[in-house]
Amino acid sequence: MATLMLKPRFSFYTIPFKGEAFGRSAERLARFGYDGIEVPGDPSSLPASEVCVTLRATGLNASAVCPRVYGPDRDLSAGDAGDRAKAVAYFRSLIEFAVQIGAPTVIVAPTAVRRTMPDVSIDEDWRRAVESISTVAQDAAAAGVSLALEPWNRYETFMLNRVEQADRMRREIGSDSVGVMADLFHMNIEETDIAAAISSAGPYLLNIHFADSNRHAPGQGHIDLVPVMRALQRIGYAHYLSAEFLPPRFIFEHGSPPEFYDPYCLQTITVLKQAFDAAKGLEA
Ligand code: LER
Ligand code: MN
Repeated sequence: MATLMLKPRFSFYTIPFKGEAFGRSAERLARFGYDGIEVPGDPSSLPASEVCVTLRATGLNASAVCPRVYGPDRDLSAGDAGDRAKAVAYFRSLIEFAVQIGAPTVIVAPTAVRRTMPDVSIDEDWRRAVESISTVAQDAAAAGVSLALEPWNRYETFMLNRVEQADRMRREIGSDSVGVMADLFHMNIEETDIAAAISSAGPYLLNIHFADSNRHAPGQGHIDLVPVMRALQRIGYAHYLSAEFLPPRFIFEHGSPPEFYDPYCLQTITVLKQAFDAAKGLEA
């Protein structure tokens, strides 16, 4: 018998609000009825104290911490031992940050972004990722924070492209503090069946990034969200429904970004609620 997720909670990763103060992004999300905010993992420019002031002022919860830039020194499987050590230290610092802001989850991807080839070999880089994340997972377990492994599409990483691969890495790490997450933009490129991939993650799915096929707001591309919501309801998903859209860079550099921030946030929560309700009406 399927478990129904009765009251979905909505969140939003602030990455598309480029150049905007965190407090202003949070105020927008609160105004449009979001419950949470996904916080960039960048404590040196956005300290926990500032996040906490904003959370109190807006009534939002921190739904997760998402690393902001995955450069070479945040690469948990790097061939260079020094870079790997820096990456482990960075993710450990994010666990402390998550505790300070009350976020239940830290998102983890095991390579730098756009590293589309192994440093040593697929097996050896994988082994290093498992080793590094296992170390971070010990801190996570002690702190009561979860790690969610995020697959990206093939143009951003060679290692985890599909949920099934993230789940295999989770099992090899073998820590109760490690789960997986799903990002619809990447899944639209890499998965055969998005809803089936979500179902396969079952209780280990800890976070989800909604965007449409073109990484604009849900409703602007061709992903059918109803089967996705149905799959989430069937696995009894009880974590945040978060959104992460990322329009092309030129929109930020030659357009007027604030003009689309409000409409995109409103459209996202409206479309997600409609799809969620439509899925509830389907047969189990
Ligand atoms: C981060 O959540 C993500 O989805 C990646 O595409 C970042 O490069
Ligand atoms: Mn994502």
